[in-house]
Amino acid sequence: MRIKSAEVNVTSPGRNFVTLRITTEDGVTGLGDATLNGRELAVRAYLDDHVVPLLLGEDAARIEDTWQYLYRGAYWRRGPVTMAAIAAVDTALWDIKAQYAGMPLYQLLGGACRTGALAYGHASGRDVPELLDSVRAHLALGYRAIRIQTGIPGLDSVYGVAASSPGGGERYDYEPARRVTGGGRLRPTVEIWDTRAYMRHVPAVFEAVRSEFGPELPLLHDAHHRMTPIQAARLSRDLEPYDLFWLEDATPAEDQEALRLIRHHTTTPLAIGEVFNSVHDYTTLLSGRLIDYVRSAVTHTGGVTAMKKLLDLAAVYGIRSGMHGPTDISPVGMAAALHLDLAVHNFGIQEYMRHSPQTLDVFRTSYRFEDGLLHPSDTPGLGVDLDTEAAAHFPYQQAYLPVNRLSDGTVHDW
Ligand code: KDG
Ligand code: MG
Repeated sequence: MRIKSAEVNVTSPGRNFVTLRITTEDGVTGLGDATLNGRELAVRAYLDDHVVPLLLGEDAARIEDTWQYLYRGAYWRRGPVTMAAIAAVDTALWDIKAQYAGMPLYQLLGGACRTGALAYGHASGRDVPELLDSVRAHLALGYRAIRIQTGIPGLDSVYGVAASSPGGGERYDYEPARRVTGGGRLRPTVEIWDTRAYMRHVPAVFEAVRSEFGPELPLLHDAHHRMTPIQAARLSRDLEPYDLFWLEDATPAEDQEALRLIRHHTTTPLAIGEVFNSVHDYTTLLSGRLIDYVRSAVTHTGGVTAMKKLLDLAAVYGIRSGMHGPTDISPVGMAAALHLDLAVHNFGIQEYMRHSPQTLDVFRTSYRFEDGLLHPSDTPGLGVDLDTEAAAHFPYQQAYLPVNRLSDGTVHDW
């Protein structure tokens, strides 16, 4: 089970993806997602220049030891680039081991705790009628839990809202990293933000959705780190009548203590962590029971090995998983998440934005979405293939996530 080769593939079938492919001497191939939206080439360089040379000739079976070697051995710890690179190696090695075992990965992780993973989709609209159409379309697609985002009166564009959505259906290219040129240079787009306008608008949006769809449907909302702690406490309390499944990223995530203040004021469940990359980002949040759901992804948090340990620690405090699953998690990262979703006892929900048909021509998946639940399939390993010939038709496109500013020009969290 020695590692014979490891290559980094960068492709852009609709959006950028970075994938590590490791092959053993006897020809078994494993994949790992290393996509870091807007900073893709930094992870590619980290892997190509500093990690791949260390892997060649090593024993692919030694997953935990390889993780420790790459994490502790580098001396410099954590950070999104390092942890995405380690995640890709770790996931590829789990894929290989499960294929050697002839089992789907979830079997090696302890076996299934459930028949499928409850998934939530992203409904959005520039205004309430458009949002209600989008919710209807998501229900028709089979979703049993739905995230709600809308435009805000007075603001031109808002995170998480598709520009237009004929018939309210799902749009694959909502919130991509974009290409905008200014003064001959590629620049991120700039969105203008007003927190008070947002806080005035959101409760009325939930009122409209609840009165149209009733009390049963689990509803989620992502505030994308834009409020102060006291603003977040106020909005969470204002939303209590609408019984949210969760309010996500209420405040900038790195300030763990901020969640304590919100918690003192509200019973709205809280989720945070998509920008975290280590269990150490969560220690106050978990031990203080300041959140209800852990939002990290396998892709950004050091792989299957690290994510399993993080979720096991969360379980001690009765906190559940809600893994990040937008389209910048590649199908490889999504499959890895689904195997964990099935295997951990403290599963909560899985975010699931479908990838575009173009993306799925490059990444051949076997996971399926049925009756609102995702299943990773029983194909040995992760169950995803990368078609490198198809990938070669889609070269990397430099693109950035948008930047948020207040009306006076001040850069704001997003
Ligand atoms: O790359 C950034 C996106 O992954 C993020 O903005 C999506 O907030 C997000 C979510 O909850 O899916
Ligand atoms: Mg989010």
